[in-house]
Amino acid sequence: MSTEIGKFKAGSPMSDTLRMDRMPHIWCPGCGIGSEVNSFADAVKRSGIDPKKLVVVSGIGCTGRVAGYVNFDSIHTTHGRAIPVATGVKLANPELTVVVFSGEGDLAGIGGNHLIHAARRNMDLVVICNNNFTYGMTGGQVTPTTPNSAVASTTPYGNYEYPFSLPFLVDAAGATYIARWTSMHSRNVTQSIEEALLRKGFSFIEIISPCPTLYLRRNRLGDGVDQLQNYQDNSILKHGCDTRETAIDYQGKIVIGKFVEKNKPTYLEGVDKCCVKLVGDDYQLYGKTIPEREAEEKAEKERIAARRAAMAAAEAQEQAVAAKPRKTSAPAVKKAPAMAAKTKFQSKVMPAKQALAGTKKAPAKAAAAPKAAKKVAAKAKAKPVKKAATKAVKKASAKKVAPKAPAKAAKKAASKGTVKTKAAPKKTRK
Ligand SMILES: Cc1ncc(C[n+]2csc(CCOP(=O)(O)OP(=O)(O)O)c2C)c(N)n1
Ligand code: SF4
Ligand SMILES: [Mg+2]
Repeated sequence: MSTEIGKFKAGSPMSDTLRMDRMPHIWCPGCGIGSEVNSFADAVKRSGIDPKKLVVVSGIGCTGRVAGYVNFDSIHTTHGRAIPVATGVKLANPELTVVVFSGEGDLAGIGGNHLIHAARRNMDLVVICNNNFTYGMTGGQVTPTTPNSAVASTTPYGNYEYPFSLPFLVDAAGATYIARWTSMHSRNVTQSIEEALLRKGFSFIEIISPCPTLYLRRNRLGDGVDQLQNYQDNSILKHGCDTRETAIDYQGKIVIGKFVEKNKPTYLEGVDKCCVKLVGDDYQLYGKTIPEREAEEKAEKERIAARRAAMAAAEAQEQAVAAKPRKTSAPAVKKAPAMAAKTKFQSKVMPAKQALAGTKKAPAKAAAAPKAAKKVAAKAKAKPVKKAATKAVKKASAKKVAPKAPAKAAKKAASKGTVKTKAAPKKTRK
C-alpha cells in the first residue's frame, strides 16, 4: 500500500465503520451496493447504538460481500442461510443488535423459507435486502423478483415468470416494520435503517438497486446513472401504502416509503412469557431474570438517548458555525482600496462589490485610480460607512442564519422521525 493510499484510508470519515484495509472493494462502477453500505454505516453512527453490540450477517452474492467490509463483528455465511445464522446469534445473545444485509436471490430465492418464518416469528432482526432483480455474482440469472418480461441470462427471451413483491411477501408473513427505497434515496435508506436499529421485532428494508454489469447491460438500460434517473422519474412516495399495491413491473412505477410499522410481541418475548408461566418468577434467560434484563435494557436505552443527544448538539454546533457570516465581509471593507489598485478586474469589480451592501454611494469609478482608491479607503474607514456595512452584514446574516439557529437545529437533529406525510403509519417502539 503506497503512502498516499494509506493517508487516504486513514483520513476517510468511514474508517471507523468500514474496513479500509479491505479497500478497494469488489463492486462494479455504478453498482448500488456501495451507497447502501454508506447509508448503513451512517445509520449505525446516528442511531447511537454501541457498535460493539452490533453483528452483521450476509449470505453469498455481491451483496453478501458487505459482511467483509464493515468494521463490526460480522459473519459471511453460506448461500441463503443469513437469516438462520442471524437468528442463532440473536438467540445466543439477545443483547446484540443483529443485521442481515444480503441480496434478493439469497434472501427470497434459496433463503426464502427462512425469510418468511423469521417474519412470522417476529424475530428481532433488521433485514436489509439489496434487490437488483438479478443474481449478480453468478452471471445475471433470473431471480424471484426479476420483473416479468425482463431479460436475464437464464431467460434470454424475457422472463415469463411473475415476481414476488417483497414488501407484500413479508407483510403477509408477519413483519412488523417494512420499508422500500431505491439506492438513489440514500437519506431515506439511512433514516429507515436507523429506525429499524432502534426498534424491536422483524424489520425489513428493501432497496431497489442497479446492477449495471448484468441486469442493465442485458436489458439495454444504460448505466447506473441512467437507472438512478429512472428511479427519480418513476418512484412514487406512499407511506403506509397497502403492500398489495407494491408490485414492480419492468421499468414501471416503483412505490417507495415506509409501508408498515406496528408492535407485536417478538419471538424472545414469546419465549419469556411461556417460560414464566412454566417456571414462575425464578425463570432466567441466559442467567438473567426478566426484571434484570428489563433494567439493563432501560439503562442501554438511556445510554443511547444520551449519545444521540450529544451527537445532535455537536451537529447543531457545526451547523451554527457553518451558518456564521464569513469573516471576510467586514475586513473586506477595509481591504477594498488596497486590492483596488492591484488588477484591472479587482479595481473595477471588487471595490464596487466591497463598497458593499451597506455603502450606497460607493464610487465604483473612483476605485479604478489609486488616488480614488485612497478616497474609498478613507470613506471605508469613516464611521457611518462602517456602521452601514456592519448593519448590512448583520441583516444578511440574520436572513441566512435564522433557519439554522442552534436551538432549532438541535431540536431537528434530536427528532427521530423519518419523512413525514399524512399517510405515515403510527410510530411504535423506538
Ligand atoms: C448452495 C449454493 N447455491 C448456489 C450458489 C451460487 N450463488 C452464489 S451467489 C448466488 C446469487 C446471489 O444473488 P443475490 O442474492 O441476488 O446477490 P447479488 O449478487 O445480486 O448481490 C448464487 C446462485 C452458492 N454459492 N451456493
Ligand atoms: S455484478 Fe452487478 S451486483 Fe455485482 S457488483 Fe457488479 S454491478 Fe453490483
Ligand atoms: Mg441480486
